[in-house]
Amino acid sequence: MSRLILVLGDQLSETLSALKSARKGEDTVVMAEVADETAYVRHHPKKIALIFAAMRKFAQTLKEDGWTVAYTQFDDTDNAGSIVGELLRRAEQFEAQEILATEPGEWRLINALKYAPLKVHILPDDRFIASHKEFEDWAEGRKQLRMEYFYRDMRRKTGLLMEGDQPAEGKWNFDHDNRKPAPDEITFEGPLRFEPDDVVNDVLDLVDARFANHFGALRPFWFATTRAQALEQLDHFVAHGLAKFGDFQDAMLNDNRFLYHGLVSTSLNIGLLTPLEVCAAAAKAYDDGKAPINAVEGFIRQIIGWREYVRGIYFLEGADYASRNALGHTRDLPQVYWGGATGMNCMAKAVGQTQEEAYAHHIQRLMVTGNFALLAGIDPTQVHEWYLAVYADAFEWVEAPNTVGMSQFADGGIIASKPYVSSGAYINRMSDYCKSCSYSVSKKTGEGACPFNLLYWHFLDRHRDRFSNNARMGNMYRTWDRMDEERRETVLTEADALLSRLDAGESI
Ligand code: FAD
Ligand code: DLZ
Ligand code: SF4
Repeated sequence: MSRLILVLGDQLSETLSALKSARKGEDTVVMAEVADETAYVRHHPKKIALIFAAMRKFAQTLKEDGWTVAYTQFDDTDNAGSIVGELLRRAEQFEAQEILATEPGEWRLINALKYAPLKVHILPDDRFIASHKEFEDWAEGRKQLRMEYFYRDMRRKTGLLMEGDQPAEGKWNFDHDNRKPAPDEITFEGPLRFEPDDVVNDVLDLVDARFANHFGALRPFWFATTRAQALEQLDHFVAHGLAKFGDFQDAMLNDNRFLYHGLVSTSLNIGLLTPLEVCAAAAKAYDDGKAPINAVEGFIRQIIGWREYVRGIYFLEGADYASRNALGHTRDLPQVYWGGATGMNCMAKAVGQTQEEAYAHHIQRLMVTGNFALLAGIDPTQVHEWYLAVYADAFEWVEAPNTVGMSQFADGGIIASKPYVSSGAYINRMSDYCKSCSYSVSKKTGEGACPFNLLYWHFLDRHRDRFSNNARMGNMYRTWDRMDEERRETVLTEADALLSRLDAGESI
């Protein structure tokens, strides 16, 4: 019986469950560049180019390995335009009765496959450390689903940084030693960059012709698009960046976009690297004395902790997760997110580098663009769609929990025990942005006061009922309540004026 094996654009792993269950020489692998996948949000051109180029090269590798691959390019005249449409077309062409697929990373596609007029077997995506069942068992009966405890189980399960049943150097978490302010000098030159080859150049021309009106710069394009390149990029990061990753993980600089971040997320999320091999490379650097525990533990925690945990939450919570709005925020996403003029240097830098690189690091996403959206009361669905579109590493299973849950508190506190909000003081401590801003971070009110300072109190004030009893936020409310009434009135009036300007589409 003839079967089709579906491989999606973020499933480019030779160890994919659908491929492992297939019969080389008998089954046909189906891969397709389709309009529907480029259109559910208006993806950054670099992201589309990354996926198409990596898909084309992966298909070539499969062919060289003896697989029959039916590959549809975006401009092929008979392209059906959707994954299910392509499966139907190929099923007819190859007289296939069955489809094997690995579970997609998005409810939208899972449901499309489930309800397709085809016999589709969906296999678990076992490229992760925890299965859905393991996460469900862990979550069962817990009042709070805190990442830290899940992470410890993942350390025990993988044996990473373990000495017997104890954590290396006696502690599970070395964050206390991390999060130093921005250094004067960065010794890591950033992720390894790859010159476009013929395949990449063809894709760049296609994306240029078809998606030039999407937000974001297509060139220069240098992402890793094969497993070999991704491994090289990983080695480069481990050798030159990892040792200081922990220290400066949260720092931000005007003139350095990557600091000590390795940009492994794109390769991990499209399947070119596995989480365990990335962590093993970092653990080896620790064993060899080339990187300290605070860096290596911090890095491994992001991958076997946060990455696995957010995936667990996405699948545990169900298909409505991405559309939650616990705080009832309804403001439209302002133009500044699409590169509109702003005097706020931190926003201009975070959005500007997103536009050019399809990348910003975690604290830029969380404490600059995310913090601003939350303080300003932006509709979390619009915020979610923005993050899903603009980052090359964005796929809903990982993006939605980070945005809707961690960053916007729109899941009502499943992921975050308190909202990630801060005034300008935090950004000033962790970056050099404020030094070249048209606003003054030290001004709390009046002409030139930092918008984060005004909106911070506005947020706390308008959500007092929900947060004033949160033990971790008591100090914030006590500080607010200690201010004299006239000052509080001024702050709220000025914040309202700022929000009205945003609503009127004025730049701030
Ligand atoms: P590093 O800082 O070098 O970290 C190493 C690795 O750890 C990353 O490659 C990533 O795989 C993993 N990791 C770190 N933090 C997280 C996290 N919170 N959740 C999941 N994995 C994590 N990450 C994505 O991979 N895709 C997204 O769409 C995404 N959207 C985000 C949206 C918001 C609002 C926020 C606050 C964070 C988001 N993140 C997302 C998490 C994080 O910002 C990125 O993983 C990280 O910036 C990727 O860059 P890097 O590879 O240089 O990471
Ligand atoms: C993101 C994306 C894009 C832009 N294009 C394609 C495509 O043409 N074909 C494909 O198979 N996958 C693509 N992807 C990735 C899918 O959207 C991704 O598999 C789902 O979001 C599930 O994670
Ligand atoms: Fe951002 Fe405020 Fe600092 Fe300007 S002063 S860079 S707006 S935090």
